[in-house]
Amino acid sequence: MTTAPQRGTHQTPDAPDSARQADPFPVKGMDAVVFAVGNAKQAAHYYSTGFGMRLVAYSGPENGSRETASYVLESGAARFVFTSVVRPSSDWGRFLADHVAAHGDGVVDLAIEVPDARAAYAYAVEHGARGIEEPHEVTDEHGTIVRAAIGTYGVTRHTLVERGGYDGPYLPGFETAKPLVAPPDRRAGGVGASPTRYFQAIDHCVGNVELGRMDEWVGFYNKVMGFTNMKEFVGDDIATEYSALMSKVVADGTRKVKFPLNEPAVGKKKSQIDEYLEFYGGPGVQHIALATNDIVASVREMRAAGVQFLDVPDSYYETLGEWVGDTRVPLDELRELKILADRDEDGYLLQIFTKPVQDRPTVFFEMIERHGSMGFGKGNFKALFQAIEREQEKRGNL
Ligand code: TYF
Ligand code: FE
Repeated sequence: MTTAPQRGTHQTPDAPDSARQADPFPVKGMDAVVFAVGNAKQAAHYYSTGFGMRLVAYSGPENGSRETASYVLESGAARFVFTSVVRPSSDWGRFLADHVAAHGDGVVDLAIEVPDARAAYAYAVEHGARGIEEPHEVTDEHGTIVRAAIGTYGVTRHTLVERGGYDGPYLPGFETAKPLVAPPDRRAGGVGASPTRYFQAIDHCVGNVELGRMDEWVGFYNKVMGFTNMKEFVGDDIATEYSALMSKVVADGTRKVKFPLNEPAVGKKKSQIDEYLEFYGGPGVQHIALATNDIVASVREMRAAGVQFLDVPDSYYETLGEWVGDTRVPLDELRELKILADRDEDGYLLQIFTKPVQDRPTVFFEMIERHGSMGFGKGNFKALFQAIEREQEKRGNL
């Protein structure tokens, strides 16, 4: 597959027809990241004001959902759902309540949109997936969707969503909701700056698994979804030197769905992955990367709204220009905003990481602006992991 650099967009060209036909597990992209949280009403506010996302749909006691309240927020094609329990009365409500008690706020579902949920589920289960929800139709006045679910690492699941001609705001049972705040006032300029969007899509979703189990989970995605390994990984050599983690990336044939997987590595210091596993109470989603076409404007507005990002020492920027070369953002502006840059043979990328977004040192976010590079910022791993370690140390977990 050729991946021609496309300036200022997250998109990768579709695979050729021949590759698409051969794809054993075709996907359309990420459908949603579903979070179970203690207070979805307040989470909706944080992601509206802090992340510039737009509340588009709601389900709760006011429209027939007695047990849970769910808020659906979007930015471009990126969709987050925040669910909390109002009063548990079914297995699902008890699962969510127990999930929040055990793990704190976290991700319960990396939902994937597929063209055929029955076929996807059948393929996955035939190839060793644990079925959680058999394929079934759900209908309301907006049409019908087909959904099924399989288990992945920890108690995380992949719901497989076939939306076909469904034209409701999210799923049956959800009603359209009004945005909580006015669209962010984006300054003009930047690459494809949009007046209303910080992000265009979910770029990748990263899982942390237990020591020694990364290859098992890579194999799971290879077998169950026909995902293939991308070339970027953190091996033994880098792991022992400074990162204290090993990492491999699997992706679907079109590279729209990308799942890096981390495991702790035995190093000089306590691994950031161990810290996560300890505080999350097991494997789970570590970070969600959001594709943006204007990282500078997004980060400026997010910082102004109080979102906290990892600190990067000035020394990082002293040598950056030498190996990364020119990017569309001047070095001074990267330094001011603590944005990282990396370059490979296909192009470059700009990226930044938030601090954990809840009191537990667990889930965080990445913003990524790609200019050709399909990597994950390998050139930044050292600076990044040192920055994470400084935070770990402040928490007394190093
Ligand atoms: O997704 C990635 O691979 C990059 C790098 O704890 C990364 O964002 C990997 C592990 C980690 C933080 C970032
Ligand atoms: Fe990442």
